[in-house]
Amino acid sequence: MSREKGALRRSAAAARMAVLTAASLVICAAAPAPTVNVEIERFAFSPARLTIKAGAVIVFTNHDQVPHSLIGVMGAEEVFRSPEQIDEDESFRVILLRPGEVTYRCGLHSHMTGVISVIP
Ligand SMILES: [Cu+2]
Repeated sequence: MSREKGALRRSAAAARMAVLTAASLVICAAAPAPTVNVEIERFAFSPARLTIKAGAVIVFTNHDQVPHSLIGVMGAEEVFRSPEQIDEDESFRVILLRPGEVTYRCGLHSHMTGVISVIP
């Protein structure tokens, strides 16, 4: 291959890369991260099981008059932890970026559990 052809090929690749970058920026601007709500009510999470896309914002809101908390794990790894007390009408939000199954529980009431499947 001549030196000139090689340079042309490289610049075409660079141009394609620039187009891809511009396209993903547009997608980000047009589609903000979706929000999924989980209500904490009567010592239970609702819905207790949900499937979300990676990057979605999950908002947990406590409607009970007693505090709750949240500890999420993926396998043996802790992936999120709320403050020790989420009081009545307070919320805690989390964004999960890695696909996989996250199980979570209340740190104050271990029988309160939920599952979030994170898909790519
Ligand atoms: Cu609790």
